Amino acid sequence: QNREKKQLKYGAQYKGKREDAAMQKWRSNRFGQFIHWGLYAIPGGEWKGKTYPYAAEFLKSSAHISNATWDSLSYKFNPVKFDPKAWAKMAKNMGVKYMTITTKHHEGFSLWPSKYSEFNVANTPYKKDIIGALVKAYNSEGIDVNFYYSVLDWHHPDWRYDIQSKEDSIAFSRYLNFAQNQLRELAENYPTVKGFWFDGTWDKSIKKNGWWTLKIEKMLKEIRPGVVVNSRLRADDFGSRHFDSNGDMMGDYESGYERRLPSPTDTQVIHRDWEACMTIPENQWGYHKKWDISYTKTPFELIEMLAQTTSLGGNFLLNFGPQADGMIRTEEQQIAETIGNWMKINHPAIYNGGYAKGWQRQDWGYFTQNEKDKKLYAIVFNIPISGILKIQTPEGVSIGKASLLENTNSKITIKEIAKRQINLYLPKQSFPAPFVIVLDTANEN
Ligand code: FHN
Repeated sequence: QNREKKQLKYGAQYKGKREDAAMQKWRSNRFGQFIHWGLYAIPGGEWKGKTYPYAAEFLKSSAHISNATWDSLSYKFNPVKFDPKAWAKMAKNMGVKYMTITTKHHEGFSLWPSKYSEFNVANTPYKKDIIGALVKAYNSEGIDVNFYYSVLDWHHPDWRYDIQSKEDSIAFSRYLNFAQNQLRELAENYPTVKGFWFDGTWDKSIKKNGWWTLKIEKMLKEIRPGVVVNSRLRADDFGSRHFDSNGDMMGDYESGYERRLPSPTDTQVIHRDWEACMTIPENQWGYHKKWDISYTKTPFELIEMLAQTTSLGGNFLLNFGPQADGMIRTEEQQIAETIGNWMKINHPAIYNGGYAKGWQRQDWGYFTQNEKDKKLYAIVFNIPISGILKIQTPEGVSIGKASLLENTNSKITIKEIAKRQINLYLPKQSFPAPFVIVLDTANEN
């Protein structure tokens, strides 16, 4: 198409992938933990004896709770069992390299002692700075911390969904100042922050103020050079989001994959950085008391999603919704442990992993290739009854050796059955969990 390029003041700031050290680190992480924590953890999806099956963090809206009533939950926020070190240990054992925490979700409550809003953790019975404690604990475990920030704010009187009058415009510009102040405060107060993850930017009010989204991106990068910002923050001059009116991605990575992944063969996505965020239940981010109201994914399904995402050069951000008392629910702890046991052995196929060019995906699972040392891995989820895995090799490449990552002495016989068609014969043993094969490849000439 010969579409004429539009002149944009607030569009994409660069094309292609960022290749500086901070971005490379972000990309190599591959696996992250998302945490949704706020006042919504207190009712946990229930109000006046009724269970609301919709997302727990939306209870204020689903149960039509007034601002005054919701805001008074802050007088009950007292997570006496909160142990940031225990959370960080659990995350470390699960194998994540980064964590993204809701500093402020749509309800407008700040988990740090913000000087720009009274509605913050310092004014609860708990009093202490949750964000500071988490940054310290996770960083001590070597885990990067990113800040989620909802621009949409149900609490702030100056928030507007649209700008339809002069009054709206004056109020909303006060709101934008407020949000900018909070974001500056976060960037300045927590110097090790590695990224900002924006949400709640879909309303007309923000789409009409694309200039502000660029201003914020620039401000954060000025205060914390290298910081990584998601595409969801951004709108351009015409209100296009994520991608500007010329089709170029804004921000540093695409963050549109939510509770879904690109198809395993959608190789479009490998040309940019991207991240998928995922719930364990169908659609609960904050803590919901009832987990039997929807399907919950199994640890192996989640591992498969992590493998699929890695195979397409993306990061996988898996969500946890801690309880109001500060504990992480047992089910989530168990899932984290199972994933962690898998990661302990199989992480070489994930960290730094990316798209394995030329290796056609087969139904047994996914190929990933380490973007640094170029090692090739096959992550196997479906084992044929025959125990034979089919592989189609790229033109001019052969497989010299194949072995299980968990046991490099294991014998996997390789047979070429036709040109570029290889059979791998798995050792006769049981495979109770998904596993990884390391493939040593050689160029044929
Ligand atoms: O409404 C929110 C939701 O609660 C959650 O925070 C997710 C995470 O990506 N974002 C919004 C929906 O897109």
